[in-house]
Amino acid sequence: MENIISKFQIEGTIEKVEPLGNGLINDTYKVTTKEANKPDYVLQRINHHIFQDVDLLQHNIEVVTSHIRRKLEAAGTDDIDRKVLRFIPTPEGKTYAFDGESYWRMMVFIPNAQTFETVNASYSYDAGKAFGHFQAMLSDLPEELGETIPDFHNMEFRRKQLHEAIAADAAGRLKEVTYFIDEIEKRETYMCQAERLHREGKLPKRICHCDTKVNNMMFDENGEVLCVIDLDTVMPSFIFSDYGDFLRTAANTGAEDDKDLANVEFNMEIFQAFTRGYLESASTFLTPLEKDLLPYAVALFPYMQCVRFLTDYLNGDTYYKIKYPDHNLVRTKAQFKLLESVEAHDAEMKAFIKTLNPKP
Ligand code: GN1
Ligand code: MG
Repeated sequence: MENIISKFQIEGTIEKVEPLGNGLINDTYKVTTKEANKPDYVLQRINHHIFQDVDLLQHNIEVVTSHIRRKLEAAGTDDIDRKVLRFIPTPEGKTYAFDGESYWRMMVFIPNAQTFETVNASYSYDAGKAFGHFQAMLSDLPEELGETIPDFHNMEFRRKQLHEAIAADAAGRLKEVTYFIDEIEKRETYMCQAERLHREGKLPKRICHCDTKVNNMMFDENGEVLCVIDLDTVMPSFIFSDYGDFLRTAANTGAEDDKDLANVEFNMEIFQAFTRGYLESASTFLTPLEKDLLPYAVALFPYMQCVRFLTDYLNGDTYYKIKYPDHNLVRTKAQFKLLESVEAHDAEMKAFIKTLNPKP
């Protein structure tokens, strides 16, 4: 790894390199430097089977981080290197390097920060404000961003992938999962409404983060939000992506891959806090239709994730990292249980959103 690190213009000398975090896609390492007055770094191997256009990927990230950095500077914000990611260039001025096999990138490690796998209501309120703010900051981005994974949160496309996986039955697992396939089918028309509304010109796409899992937000030592990380999927999407995917992870009382389905329920307290925070910062740009469809977004993400995990299970586990043979099936079941719990709270969610009178 020293060889790849030497391709980036870092300060200081390397003391150690160790694995960091638990993402399902890229491999991440912390690079500690010996000198106390030099930063430590994060080194990442980009999964270029999934992110096939690394140049576009890094270009998007550079556009987004420099836009946010300029806004923070203009606002006189302190401690900016902890509030937006800083990527390390190579001597050629690129923010990634190729070692003949893999693509790598490096960024400054944010000191004294923490991520959480679960959050309470107070953190959820802050996270809601932060993700709404993130979308608002990017609403005047001077250039268009490409899709780093084409059709990433396109439900019609995910449905098509599932149907292809069913037809191929590559791993011979179809017969075990017919119950879930039927349940998914029943909901198809409702779940694909965003694409339909977009075609009808009623629903816009905006720049979104598209992977707003709880553990992609950094908090400082006092529990204040620092920044949003994991920017690979920042691209045009429906705002539902950020709103819905956060609640999929944060408002689940169990784990994403919980084997004990009794643990998995939708937590209304987290929903309320996050929604309140999100609407405080996003109501400046949301349309009435986007706002009306927030409860739909809450259901869409467990549904889409259920479809994606099931598709991968049928394909023989070619996309997500797995820890044991039926891991993707366990994930499918847990996401489906979460979906059912969300559905049971639909009326309650709608009633709550009506009570909010967000500040302009
Ligand atoms: C992946 O890399 P990670 O773990 O943050 C996935 C998300 C899924 C998530 C499920 C590029 O995110 O879309 O929601 O796993 N990212 C990609 O945990 O597919
Ligand atoms: Mg992550």
